[in-house]
Amino acid sequence: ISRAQNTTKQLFNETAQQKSHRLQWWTDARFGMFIHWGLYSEAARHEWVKNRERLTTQQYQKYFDNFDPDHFEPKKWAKEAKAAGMKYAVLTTKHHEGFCLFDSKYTDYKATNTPAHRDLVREFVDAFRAEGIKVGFYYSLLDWHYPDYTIDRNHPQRIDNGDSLAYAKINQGRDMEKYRKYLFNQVRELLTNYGKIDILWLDFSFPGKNGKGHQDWHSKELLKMIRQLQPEIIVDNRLDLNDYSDGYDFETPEQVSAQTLAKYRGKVWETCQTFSGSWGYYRDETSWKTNHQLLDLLISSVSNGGNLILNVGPTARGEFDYRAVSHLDSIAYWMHANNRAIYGCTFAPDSYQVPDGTKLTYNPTTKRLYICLYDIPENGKLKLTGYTGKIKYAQLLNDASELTYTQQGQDLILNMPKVRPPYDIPVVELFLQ
Ligand code: FHN
Repeated sequence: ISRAQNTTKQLFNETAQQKSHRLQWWTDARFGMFIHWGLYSEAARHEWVKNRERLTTQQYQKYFDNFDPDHFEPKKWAKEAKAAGMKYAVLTTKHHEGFCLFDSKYTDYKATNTPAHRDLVREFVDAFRAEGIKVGFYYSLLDWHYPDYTIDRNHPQRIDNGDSLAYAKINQGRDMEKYRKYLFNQVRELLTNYGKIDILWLDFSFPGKNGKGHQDWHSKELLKMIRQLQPEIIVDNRLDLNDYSDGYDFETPEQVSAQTLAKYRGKVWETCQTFSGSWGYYRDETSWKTNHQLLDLLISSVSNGGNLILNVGPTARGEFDYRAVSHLDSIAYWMHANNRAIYGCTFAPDSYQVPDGTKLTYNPTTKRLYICLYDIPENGKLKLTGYTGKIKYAQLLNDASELTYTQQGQDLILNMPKVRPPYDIPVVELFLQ
C-alpha cells in the first residue's frame, strides 16, 4: 500500500510510517462489532423497509413516535462485544432513513425527540470505552428524510422507469448544497462532541460506482475536514473516492463468501457481515449464518490479512436479539481459548505450505504460526510438508498441551490429540525458529 501511504502523505502530510502506526491497533484488532439500530428496528423487517415499501415520511412517522428503547443498556452491549473478543464497535449514528441517534442541533429528527429522550450515541461511546473497546461511527451519506436530498434510484420515492424529466420535476426545489452543508455540519458534530472517535464508516458511495463523490458529497473536502478534526481516525472507502491515493484507509468487501477473501490479500480491508440477511433487526428473518460459517469468516479474514466486522441489529427495545446473543456466545467460547490465532495475525508467508483441511494465520511479532484445524486427519497425523527446521515447539492452543512430531526428510508429522478438543475448529500453535 506504498502508493496509498505516499499520497496520503501529500494530502495529509502523513508519512508511510505514521499511517502504518495510525492503523496498527486496527489491523492488530482484526475483529469488530457493527451495530445497525434505528427506526427501522421498530418496523423489524430490514433497514431498507422505507425504500422497499416506498413509505413516505408521513407513513414512516409512526416509528419515530413509538421509538422507546426502554431496555437499552449499552453497558450490557459492550460486555457482550468484549466477551466475543471484539476490539472495536461501530454504531449507526444515522442510517439512510435520516434518523439521528445523536443529539444533533441541525435536525429535530433525532432520538432525543422520541420517547427515548436519550442521546444514544453518547451512551454508546461511554459504555464501550469503559470496556476498553474502540468506538466508531457509521454515518449514511444517503438521507431519505432530508427534504433537500435528491430523489434518486435508491430513494423510497424513486421513479421506476428512470424517466429523467420526471426526476427533474420531482427534484425541483431540492437543494443538494443545503444537504451537503447539513452533512458536513453533522459529521463535524459527531467528530467534535463525543471525544476521540477511532473509526468513521461512511456509507454508501463505492469508489467510482455512483459518481456521487465529486458532485454530492464533496468527498475530498469532507475527508480533509474529518482528518483535521480527528487526525488519528480510520476511514472506510465509501466516499466514492477511486483509490487509496485519495486518502481513505480501508476497503469494505460486504457479505462476500469466505472463499473470495483471498483476492484482498496484501490490501488493507475489513469485510462487513451480518448474522442474517438483514443489517437492521428483522424479526421474521429465517436465513441465519451458522456458528461454523461465522467462525470461518473470522479465520478466513485473518488468514487473508484482513478484518471482520460482524453486525448486530438490536431490537426497538434496545436489546440484542436472542439469536445474535447465541452466536456471540459461541464466538466468545472459541475466542477465549483461541484468540491468539486472531489478534496481531495476518496471512502466513508462502514458505509455509497449508496442510489439507486447515487454514493458517501468522503472528509476525511473536513468530508463531497457527494451524486452524477444519479437519483432523483420521490417522491422527498431520503432515507438514517442508516444515523441517522451521519449528521449535508445537502445542494445542486451547490448553497449551504439547503436540509431539517426528521428522520425515523435509516434512514433519504432527501427532494430533487422540481426544478431539471441544472446539468447532481447534488450533495448533507452532513456535517458529
Ligand atoms: O445500504 C447499506 C446497508 O443498509 C448496510 O448499512 C450496509 C453495511 O455495509 N451498507 C449499505 C449497503 O452496502
